[in-house]
Order: sequence, then C-alpha cells, then structure tokens
Amino acid sequence: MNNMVRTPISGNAADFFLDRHCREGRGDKTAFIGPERHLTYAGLLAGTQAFAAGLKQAGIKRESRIALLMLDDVDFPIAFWGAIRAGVIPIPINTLLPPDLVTYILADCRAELLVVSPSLLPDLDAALASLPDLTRIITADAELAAFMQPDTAPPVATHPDEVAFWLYSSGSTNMPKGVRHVHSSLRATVTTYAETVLKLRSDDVVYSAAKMFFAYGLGNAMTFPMAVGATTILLPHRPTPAAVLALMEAHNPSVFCGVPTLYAALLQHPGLGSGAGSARLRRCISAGEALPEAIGTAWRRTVGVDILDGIGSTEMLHIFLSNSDHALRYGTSGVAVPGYELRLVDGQGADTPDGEPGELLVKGQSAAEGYWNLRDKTRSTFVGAWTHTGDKYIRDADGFYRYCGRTDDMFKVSGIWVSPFEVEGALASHDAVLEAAVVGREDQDGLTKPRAFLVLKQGIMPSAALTDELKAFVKQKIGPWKYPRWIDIVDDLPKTATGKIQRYKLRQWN
Ligand code: 3UK
Repeated sequence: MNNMVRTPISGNAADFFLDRHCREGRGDKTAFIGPERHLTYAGLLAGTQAFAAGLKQAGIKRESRIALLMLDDVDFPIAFWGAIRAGVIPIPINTLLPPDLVTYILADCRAELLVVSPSLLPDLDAALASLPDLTRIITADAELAAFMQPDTAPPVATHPDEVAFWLYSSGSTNMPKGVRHVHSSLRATVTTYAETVLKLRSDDVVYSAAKMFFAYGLGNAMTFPMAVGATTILLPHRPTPAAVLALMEAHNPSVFCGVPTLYAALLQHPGLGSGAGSARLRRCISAGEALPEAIGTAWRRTVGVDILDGIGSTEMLHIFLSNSDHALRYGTSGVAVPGYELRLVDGQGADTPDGEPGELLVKGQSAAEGYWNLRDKTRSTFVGAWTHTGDKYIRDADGFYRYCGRTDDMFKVSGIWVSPFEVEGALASHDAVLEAAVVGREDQDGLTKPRAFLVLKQGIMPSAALTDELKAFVKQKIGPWKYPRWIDIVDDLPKTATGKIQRYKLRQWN
C-alpha cells in the first residue's frame, strides 16, 4: 500500500458547468452575449480548450496562479474556465481598485500571468515591472487570440477539495485578503441558493449589474446560468441607470441582479417603468448591503417585480441567508437558504435568544478553504464547520433575520444597542433622502449618540427645517433615543470599490 496516492477524481468544475452541456447536445445554445460578440456553449468550450492549451505552451503548470483584470465581456469566461480546466488557479481582480491595490494583489498571490483588458493596462504598466513572479502579460484583444492554441482536451482531473480559484475580499478596513475556493464550492452554491431561491431555468436570460470579479456577480452572471444552460448578458462598463435601462430594453432579461444603491438610483430615474423596460422580467435580487424596505416596496410598485434581498460573502462564495418567493419580508435578509445552517452568538460564543443581537455564524458546503498566508485570520474566521461573518443580526420570533450592521459598527445609546443600519433605513425612507450612513459620535459629555451623513435626492436643498423634520421623523419611526443628534449633508458617501459604506472613515470626521 506504500504507493497509494489519493488520485484526483474528476471533480473539475469545468466539466459540470461547460463540457456537460456540449456532451448532452446543448452546444448551440447562447451562453454569453457581449456588446460585440456572442458565445455559444460550444464556442465557450472551444475557447477554454484553446486557452488551457495556451497556458500549457506558456509553461504555466497546474496549481500555479494567473490573474484576470478584466471587464465583463466574453473573454472573461474563456480565461476563467480555461484556467480551471487546466488545473491552473484564476484570480479575478476588481477592475475598480486603484493601481497600488492591484499591484499589491498581484504580488501577494504571485500570479505568473496576467490577462488584462486593454483599457486597464496603461494605469498599471509601470508597476507591473516590479513583480518578480509575473512573467507574462496578455491583453484581451488580438494578443489573447494569438495566445490561444486550438485543442480538444478534456478538463484535467482534479479533486473536489482542490483549490479552483481565489477571490480577494474587498477589506473595508484592511488590505484585501486572498480567499481560496475549491472546485466543489461552485456546485454547492448552485444546489443551495440558485436552485432553491433563484430557481433559474434554461430559458432565462440573466443580467447582473454586479461584475464577475465579485463573488455575487460570478454566481449570478456565470455559474448559475451555466449550471442550467441559460444565457447571460454582459456589460463591460459602468452600470449607470441609463446604461442599465438601455440594456433592459435591448435584451429583455428575465432575471436582474443589482445592489441597493443601483436600485435606489434606478428608482430616481424618470425612465423607470414596468419590468424596468424588459418585457420578460420575472425576478430581481439584491445583495452586497442590506436593502432598505422603502426601496423594495417602491420597486414592486413601479416595476411590478419583488426584489429578493439576501446576504452572501466572498468567504461563503454566494448567498446563504435570503428572502424567497415563499418567505419575503422587506427590511429583513429573510431566512436560511436550504443547505445552510445559521447561529447568532454573543461575545462568549453562546447562542443569543430571539430578539437580541448576535454575531451571525454560518455553516455550509461553499465555505472557503481559508485565506492565503493569513493563518490567524483563517483560524478565527473559519472555526470548525462555522464561518464567522462579522455581521450582527437579530432573529425575529418568526425566524426572519434583521440586519444590524457589522459587529464593529454597533454602538450603545443610553445603554441600549443601536444598529446604524436601522437608523439609516429610517432616514432613507424619508422622501428627501437618497442615501444615509450613521455612526456613533461622542457628545460633550462623552456619551455616544448617532450621527448621520445624508445624500439628498436631486433638487432637495439642505435647511435647518429639513434637519429638524428628519430628526422628528426618525424619533417617531424607530424610537426617541435613536434619532441622529447631528446631521451632515454630503455629496457622496465614502464607499469601497464594491459599494460598501466605509463607516470607519466617517467615524474619523470632526
Ligand atoms: C455585507 C450584506 C446586509 C455583510 C456578496 C452576495 O457582498 C458580498 O460579499 P463581500 O465579501 O461582503 C460580505 C459582507 O457584505 N452584506 C452582503 N450582502 C448583504 N449586508 N444585507 C445583505 N443583503 O457585511 C457581509 O458580511 O463583498 C454578496 C453574494 C456573494 C458575495 N460575495
């Protein structure tokens, strides 16, 4: 038995998501619609085979890393799945990050090759020379076409527990962390969220405003439609309200995946109407931050489709707690997605009763294998089967989970916990307010009280009368001690490249 090794069984995710469709006669179906090119499943298969062969010719061995700094277009799935089928680990990078953070990530992951959208290269060019491991840079244009070598090889055999790809978590207070995901995790997000909440069908046409470098977009725009042989529309550039509405009218997606800020901006757009312009819109989802109740109800009124809000994370790959068709309550994140278990715990790790805030822990098959080169952080986040989310929640008596903010954003006023998110939601439900962020601030007595930063809707002017009205509005809506003692009107809120409010920056304001 000395020579016994655990031979890789064919757990290569590329087989399930791609080769299977071609083998079973669905090769002619359109998989991706980009602005200039369409890709069928057969076309994508040929592209990934050619990319994998290109990697081999370039001497990129399995288990080594390559980075993708790519706008959402048809080349993205070619490079992503091409690497995975070769056993090489693709690392999509957020294209909105400043060059110093991109360089940090490239150095941290020691990518040997970078595929980059041509328009993103000039900003980076100088920094790339300082990376010793990066031996090859390919622009996603004719250079990529020349790199690819026609081939018909099947995916390499990999173990289901083998690392397939990494994503860098946005890290609103620290440097981005490399989150390592295994082949089987992609399937796990399909059998849980995609099959029980999203319920995609092969005739669906999906548009995700969240890009594929983000775990939310990777599932929405790539793995979920590919699991059922459906079609995805790709928009390489910024999803402004006007661009989104134009796309909805041109392609009539049946499923739309957005984030709260975009839903709020679309609701402000005069062109928004039934189906958001699509003749066959049947499902809308939201994640990334909590969806204020007012946005959900206004969207349903104007567009005629509910928004299912759910929480996911880079660490869990996709959504594990969500609203659904049969359990929908605006202002909450819903209930556990089938296949995931949840707990709320206090500072000592004991379960908290219903109605009291606790940190959310989640258990499920899509949890990451760990962070790259951060052992302490890995051990404190992935504790046995449970992943610590760093989010505070309250579970209602009927089992719905209400978001209270990051564990470090909560503060106490007069001895009572205040969730910045609850105050923000109250403020955002006022007609004058577009967006709100709330932090704790000490008053002249050293006591912490809520302070609000507001972006007003277009055409609304700040005034002392409005400030007083907003304070009274919050008092009456959620309780007298929770109203913001200070209100600052700002043009924008500080946000991460993935759209999360950076409250730690607001706490530093004077
Ligand atoms: C926050 C939410 C309240 C929460 C993500 C869907 O956002 C995703 O991943 P990230 O790693 O951030 C995770 C953190 O974002 N959050 C996300 N969704 C919600 N808070 N309500 C929500 N609906 O703090 C969480 O810990 O960038 C979302 C799918 C995959 C993802 N990676």
